[in-house]
Amino acid sequence: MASWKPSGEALQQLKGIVRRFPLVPVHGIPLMEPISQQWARVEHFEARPDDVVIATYPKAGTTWIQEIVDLILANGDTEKSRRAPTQVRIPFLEYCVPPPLTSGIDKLENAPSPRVMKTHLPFQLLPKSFLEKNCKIIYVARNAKDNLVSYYFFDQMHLMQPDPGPWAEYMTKFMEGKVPWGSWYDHVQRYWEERANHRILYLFYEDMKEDLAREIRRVKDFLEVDLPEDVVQTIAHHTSFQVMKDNPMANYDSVPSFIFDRTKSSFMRKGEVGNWKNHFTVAQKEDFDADYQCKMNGTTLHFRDVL
Ligand code: PPS
Repeated sequence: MASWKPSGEALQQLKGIVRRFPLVPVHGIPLMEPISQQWARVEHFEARPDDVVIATYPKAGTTWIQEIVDLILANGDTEKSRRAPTQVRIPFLEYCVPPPLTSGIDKLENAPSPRVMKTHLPFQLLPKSFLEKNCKIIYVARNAKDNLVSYYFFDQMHLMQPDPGPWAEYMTKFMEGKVPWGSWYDHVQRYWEERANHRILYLFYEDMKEDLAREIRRVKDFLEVDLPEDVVQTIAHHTSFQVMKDNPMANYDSVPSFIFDRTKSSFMRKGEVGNWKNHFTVAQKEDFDADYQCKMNGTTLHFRDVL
């Protein structure tokens, strides 16, 4: 693979365009402005039948499942998975930022098959081609409270996402779906329902925390990759929180500090189930839960927010 490192000149150019982008509705879903400006390319993206799509609401465990899938497809070869950072190995479909960064689509159009890609798009915005070609989709969902807390810290550190503002206000924005990629509630429910109609493997962050090897076996079966148990165990070790946190190819260390302000948070922040308890007041929990009951009423989808 050619070097993935941007040149000094490209970094300088990039520095010049970094800013917190506003949200622009695309078919009713708030997306960052550069994505909205290149939306037609995303909408008309040409899938290939052997594409694998990793779909998540932001901060649900995307990077974790990316590392797992990359290792499964490399038969557990951990050296191979260190060939480049996550975002180079598995492009982010809809991510369009002004040059010099290459958009996800540019990277994917030139990628050999089989391609693996990441998306945060809600089901209704997925390019139709994926469904027509019956592509495999791996979805990871995370309980709302931990997802919200993780997103709050990320929006503080990521200097191209909208400013999250104070915690209490951010919580309201999350509940109203006024954050990038829209409503968590709609996102998780729609993919859950669409399992009946499409090849979707629906995973939970909490299950991965509970028994990672078990969930890795589910992913490799879904991908139809035959791996002996010792390789499953190797992958589980390599994708544990601490090992990934220390792996510069899996912890986003490659993103320059003028984009990720690590004085605010680290990307591999806590990696826990139930971390929300350190951030919600009792009153906030009650309000959040009451609103949650309304929004999730009638679904068969259930989460655990403590283990
Ligand atoms: S992004 O920006 O949407 O791609 O972020 P995403 O990767 O979905 O979510 C980041 C959160 O996932 C945690 N994470 C992990 N948890 C447990 N084990 C492993 N291996 C792991 N890798 C990433 C990461 O720490 C973020 O969660 P928080 O709660 O903020 O720590």
